[in-house]
Amino acid sequence: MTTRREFIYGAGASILGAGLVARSALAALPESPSTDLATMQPPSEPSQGRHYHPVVTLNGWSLPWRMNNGWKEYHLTAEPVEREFAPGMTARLWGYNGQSPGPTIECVEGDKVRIFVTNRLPEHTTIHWHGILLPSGMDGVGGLTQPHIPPGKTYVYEFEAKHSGTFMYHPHADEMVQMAMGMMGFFVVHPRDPEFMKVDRDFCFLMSAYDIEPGTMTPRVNTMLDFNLWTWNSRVFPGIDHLVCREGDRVRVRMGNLTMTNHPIHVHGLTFEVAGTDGGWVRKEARWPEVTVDIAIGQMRAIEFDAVPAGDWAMHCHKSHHTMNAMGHDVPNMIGVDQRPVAESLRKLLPGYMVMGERGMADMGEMVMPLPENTLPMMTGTGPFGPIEMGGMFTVLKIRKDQRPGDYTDPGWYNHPPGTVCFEYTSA
Ligand SMILES: [Cu+2]
Repeated sequence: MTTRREFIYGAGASILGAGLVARSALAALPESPSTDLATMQPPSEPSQGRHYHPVVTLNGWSLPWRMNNGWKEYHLTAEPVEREFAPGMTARLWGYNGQSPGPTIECVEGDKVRIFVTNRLPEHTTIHWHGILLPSGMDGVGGLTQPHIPPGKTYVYEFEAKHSGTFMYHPHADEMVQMAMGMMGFFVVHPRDPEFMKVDRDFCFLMSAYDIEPGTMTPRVNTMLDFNLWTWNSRVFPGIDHLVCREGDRVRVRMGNLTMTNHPIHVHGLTFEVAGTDGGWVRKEARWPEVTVDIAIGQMRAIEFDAVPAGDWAMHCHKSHHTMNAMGHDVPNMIGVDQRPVAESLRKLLPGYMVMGERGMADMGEMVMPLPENTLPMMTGTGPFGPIEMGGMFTVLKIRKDQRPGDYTDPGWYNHPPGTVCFEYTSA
C-alpha cells in the first residue's frame, strides 16, 4: 500500500506539474484505491497542495487524492468488505475502499474538496460529513438534502473545508443497518498554518461496536445495546496497533465515537488535555488536566500530552465490559458456587468438562479451550509477565527514549530499569 500511495501522490504532482494530462483524463473519475490489509500505513507527507502533517490511523490508512483545477478529488467506494478484528477472527462488514472503517480523508483548511462516492452495496446509501460546516445540500441526509445514491451509481459531494479539526463520515441512509455493518471513517481538516498546534505524532481512531455470534461472520444489525465486540477502527485487543512514541514527543490522539454508548477513555502513566472537541480547538487557558475523557455517542475528542515517562502504559475504555471479547456475555456468574459435584457428573457425559468462574474469571485469560471457529477468547493477550486478560477497547501506549522520530515500528516490551518493578514480599 505504501508504494501505491506514494505512487499516486507523487504521480499526481509530477504529471500535473508538467501539464501533460489530457482534459479527458482529468474529467474521468479519480482512482478509488483499495486495500485488504488491517495494518497501519505510515503517514505520507503530501507532495502537492498546501503542506500538512499527516495523521496516523490505527490499523488503517489515508485516502490518496489528486488535484484537479484547484479541487482536491477523492473517490470513496461503499462496498461489502472483510475485516480481521484480530488474528483468528474475520468479520463480513460493509465499508469503504476494501476496509471498515473506510480510509481517513485528510485535507487543509480552505481546501476545495470534491468527493466521488460510488455505491457497490446491495442497497442505497449516502455519506454525511459529521461535524463539517458545509452547504445544506452537501450534508448527505438521504431524503432530506439529497436523493439516496442507488446501487451502481456515483454521486459527487463538493464543499470548502472551512475550519480545521476532527470529523467523521458515515451514511445517513438505513443508518441502523449501515453503521452496525461498519460503514464509517475519519475526516481530518488540518490547519492552514502547519505550525499551528503542531505535534510530533497525531493518531486517530473511531469507536464502533458489533454483535457477532461466536462462530459466525456477519453482525446482527438489530442489536441496540448488547453488543459483544467493542472496537477501535474495527479491531479488538490484541489486534489494535500500539501507540508508539518517542519520549518527549508532543502527541495528539483523535477519537470519534459511533457506537450506541459512551466510552470513558483512560490513559495510564501521564495526564492529558482535551485540545479539541466536535466544534473545534480548545484554547490553552480553557483546558484542564485529565486521565480519563468520556466520549459520548456521536462525539469527537482530540487529546494531547507530552509522552513522558518511558514505559508500557495501558490505554483503554474504562467500562470493563468493553475490554472483553465476545465469549463473555452469556457466561453465568459462578463466583462462590462449588461446582465440583456437578462437574463430576458432567464429566461422565462430557469427558474433559472444565469448571469455570468459581474463583473469578482470571483463569480464562490463560485457559486453552476449544473455541467455535472464527471467534476470540473473552480475555486474551500475553505480556512479558503473563496473560493480560483483556479484549475489546484496549491497547498499549509505548513510550521509549530511543524510538527514532517518525518511527512507528513496535519496539517490543518495555525494559524496566532495575528496582522499578513491583515485587513479592518475603520476610527475609
Ligand atoms: Cu467503552
